[in-house]
Amino acid sequence: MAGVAIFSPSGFGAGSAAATAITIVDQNGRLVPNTPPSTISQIFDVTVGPNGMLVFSPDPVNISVGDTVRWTWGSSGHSVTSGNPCTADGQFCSPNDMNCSAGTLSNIGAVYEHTFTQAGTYSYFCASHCGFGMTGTINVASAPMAQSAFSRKVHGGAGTFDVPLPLTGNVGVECRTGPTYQMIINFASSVTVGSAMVTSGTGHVTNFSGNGTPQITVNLDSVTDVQRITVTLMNVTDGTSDVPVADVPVSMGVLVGDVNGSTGVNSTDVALTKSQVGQTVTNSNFREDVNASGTITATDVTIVKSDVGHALPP
Ligand SMILES: [Cu+2]
Repeated sequence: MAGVAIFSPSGFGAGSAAATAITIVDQNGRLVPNTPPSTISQIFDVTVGPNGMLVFSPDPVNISVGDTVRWTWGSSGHSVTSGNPCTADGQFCSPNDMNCSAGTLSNIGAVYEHTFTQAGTYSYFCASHCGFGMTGTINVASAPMAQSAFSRKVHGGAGTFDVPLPLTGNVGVECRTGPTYQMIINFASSVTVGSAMVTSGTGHVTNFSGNGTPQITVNLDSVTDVQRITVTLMNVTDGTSDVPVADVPVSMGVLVGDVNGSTGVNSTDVALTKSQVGQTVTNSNFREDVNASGTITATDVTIVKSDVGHALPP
């Protein structure tokens, strides 16, 4: 429960929910990437003027998008007013978010809550005691989201080629032979991943690497053909915050021989592969090198022929 700051001397419950990630599945049973708020919302308690001191405690408070801060008055004659000290900006204020510039003061035992729906840094102050340094800060972090994902294979001496794995919509189809595959998942900034596992489909995560960088590499083995497989990165954080955040699923269709990515293997795939035999493997024809040998040969044609009739399950 890193990042949970609880301070409730007046007998209010801690009220923090378990940091369990929600799994969302679409109508096809495919995991839907989480969007913030990605974890169950939590309540963070702050005391206003504890024991008459002109402070907000604790301060600062680090939360995630969707979390709520609950201020409880420990002494009388204070306000919670958003804005860079000491000017109200009208984003939120006690007691009811109305007429914030008035700086309405509340008394001991009062409670005011605000839920933060946008990432950012929020300053607030007490309208009566701002000049005495009675100010606070709420840091609201958003969950890191994957920007892109790929299935990567080395094609012998021809180089490394990536099949895009879209994070929404139709799955990317990996047409090259297994049973080992490598997923590359890119983020906008450096991340730390707690673990990686196959959460649906048949396969096994051998290992993963890249913590502390924007790119996570997951090595898979025992991945079977003709299936949808989902790998989920668990407890992904942005590395600068200790707030627990989303699980990031990445799905892939595995259909060896489906060189045109139509989700079925048929005579078109055979013909496409035949047409590339002897050609140099490039970004435009690497899918026809279905055994990732670095050359497109009769062997690739034989593999595709043997898979005719296979279709990606729904
Ligand atoms: Cu005050």
